[in-house]
Amino acid sequence: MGGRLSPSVSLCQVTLVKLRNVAIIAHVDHGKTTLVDAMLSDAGVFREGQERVDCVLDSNDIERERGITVLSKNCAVVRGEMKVNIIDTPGHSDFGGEVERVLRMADGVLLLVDAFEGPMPQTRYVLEKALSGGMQVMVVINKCDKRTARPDAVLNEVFDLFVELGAGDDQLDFPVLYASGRDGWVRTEPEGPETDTACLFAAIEEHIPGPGLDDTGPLQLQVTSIDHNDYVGRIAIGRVQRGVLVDGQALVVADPDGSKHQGRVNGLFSFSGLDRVPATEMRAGDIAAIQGFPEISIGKTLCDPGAIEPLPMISIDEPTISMDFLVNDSPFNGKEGKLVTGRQIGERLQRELRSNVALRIETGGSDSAFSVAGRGVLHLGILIETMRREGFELAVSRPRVIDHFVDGQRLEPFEELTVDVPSDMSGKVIELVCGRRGELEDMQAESAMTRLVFAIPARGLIGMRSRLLTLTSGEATLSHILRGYEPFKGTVPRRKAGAIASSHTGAVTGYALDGLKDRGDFFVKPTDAVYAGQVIGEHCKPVEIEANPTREKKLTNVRASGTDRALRYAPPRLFSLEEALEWIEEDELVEVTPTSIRIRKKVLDGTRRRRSTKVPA
Ligand SMILES: Nc1nc2c(ncn2[C@@H]2O[C@H](COP(=O)(O)OP(=O)(O)OP(=O)(O)O)[C@@H](O)[C@H]2O)c(=O)[nH]1
Ligand SMILES: [Mg+2]
Repeated sequence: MGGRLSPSVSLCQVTLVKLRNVAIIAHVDHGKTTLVDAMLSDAGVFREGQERVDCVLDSNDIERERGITVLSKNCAVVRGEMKVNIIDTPGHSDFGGEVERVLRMADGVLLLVDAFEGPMPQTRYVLEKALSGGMQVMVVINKCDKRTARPDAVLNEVFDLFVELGAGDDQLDFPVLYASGRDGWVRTEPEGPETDTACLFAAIEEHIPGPGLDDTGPLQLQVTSIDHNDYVGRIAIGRVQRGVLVDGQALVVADPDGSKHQGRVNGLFSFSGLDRVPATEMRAGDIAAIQGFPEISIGKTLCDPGAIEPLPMISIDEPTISMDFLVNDSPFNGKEGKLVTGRQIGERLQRELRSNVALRIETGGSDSAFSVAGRGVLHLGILIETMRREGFELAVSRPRVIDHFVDGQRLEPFEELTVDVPSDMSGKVIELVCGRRGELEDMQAESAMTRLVFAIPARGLIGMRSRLLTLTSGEATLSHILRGYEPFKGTVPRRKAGAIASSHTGAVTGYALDGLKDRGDFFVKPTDAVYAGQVIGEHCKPVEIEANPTREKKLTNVRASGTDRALRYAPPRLFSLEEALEWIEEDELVEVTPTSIRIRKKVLDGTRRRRSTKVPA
């Protein structure tokens, strides 16, 4: 959450007549956060001379580096007598749970759709959640500046999607705007004069209903987000559902299961621009940030002690994959990280559970191994990345898909995979995806690009992104979304190449890499420290081998002229965390420290490893 505390004028001091709570939802990269920039800018949130960053709400380091939104964020603007609370949501399907939850703060949504791409899998997912919640939807066909934009056709596709998802008559009568969030304009017709976002705010005022909640009854507020601040600890965020919330008020934190404890508001804030401003009281309908409840978690309800009426817990789709998080027992254990013990990892994971609601953790009684389940490799990858930045060191297993058993039958998660590729590459892509148990369901050519839609077991998708990008020289874009569970489809081919494991511990030498260069691709460079059992490369054949990357040239007194040639070896192949997780096999681990990502064999000793994989006679 990107809010800052600011002493500027409280919104409560302005006489506000109207309140609108709007969530911005869309498929990944369709321009939500950029459009929010434009809205904030037109509302005068950025001060004169202030340095501007793009996607200002993508405020944490990981979001900035990856250019994606991971956590939903609140901000607010005032237009005349109207306050608009804006909730920016993540578009990636791994964070779908986040969207579902924060929709509880909104009375309506802006559904953004890319004017070229049209509705994509996550568009359907988020729209379905908004429609089933009975929310008013406004459609914004975005990125209309694109040369390839086809706004009319995209609008038809959006309409069809509404019908298919069973939208009611009121919802089908949705207003449409055309925009380029990047260039900061919005208009009411596909062609015509471009204006700033004023017409967007006018449409929000007209079409999105006010919260219309009762501010006379006893207080009720469900926590839908948690923020953290080093000075004050946890900050609960949610919409006042009933009554008036007052700073200093004594409240009861309650759960539908009957658990409850008492507390007191010790700092109340409303959203104003990118900041949070102190408020003395907030009425039903407005979105509040509340301090004073250090143990609070998402889904709990803050209640007036005289009327303890917790709201139903927020149900979230189940996790689809799991990984083991293990204490790092490699020879380099503790060299790079400062938080390494099972207790430290366990406590950190428990803390994460309070705000990361789609996460599940099982310890199975062990204090050095945790089974962590989430909504995808990216969901868990971001958690691991956050932990390593905090100083943690751990080992992580290959992601496993979580199967279901119904009446003794094994069902596995199935995903819908959408791939856009230059048309001349579609044959290669179909071959790859079908080779991993995918089935082609639809194929649409649009100018030089073709959209392919497959149904594929979630297992088949692990490692798909890097394979597809290599196959298409980076030209393919892909997205996927969970569709449901189907009977187990049989094995999916795994990595073809064997690993090259180091036989020695020491520093890598250029001399050794030069000698090994024909054996495969290497992940290490000279001077890197390696240990025996670490995977240092990918073998060019489908069997594992051991090699010594630390070998030094024997020094002799005789200088053999003509044999001293320059050493030749390729630069190392570097993995991102998710690439490493998708590359490894069941008998391998990714070792993650604040400074390194290494791949290793689970069993480090080569002799033991060979013995354990030998098939009994
Ligand atoms: N041509 C064009 N590009 C845009 C526009 N809006 C955003 N982009 C680009 O699209 C990419 C994604 O923009 P974001 O605003 O981060 O998209 P998002 O929907 O917030 O993405 P997630 O939060 O990760 O789902 C960036 O590279 C933007 O520069 C637009 O109106 N026109
Ligand atoms: Mg975003």
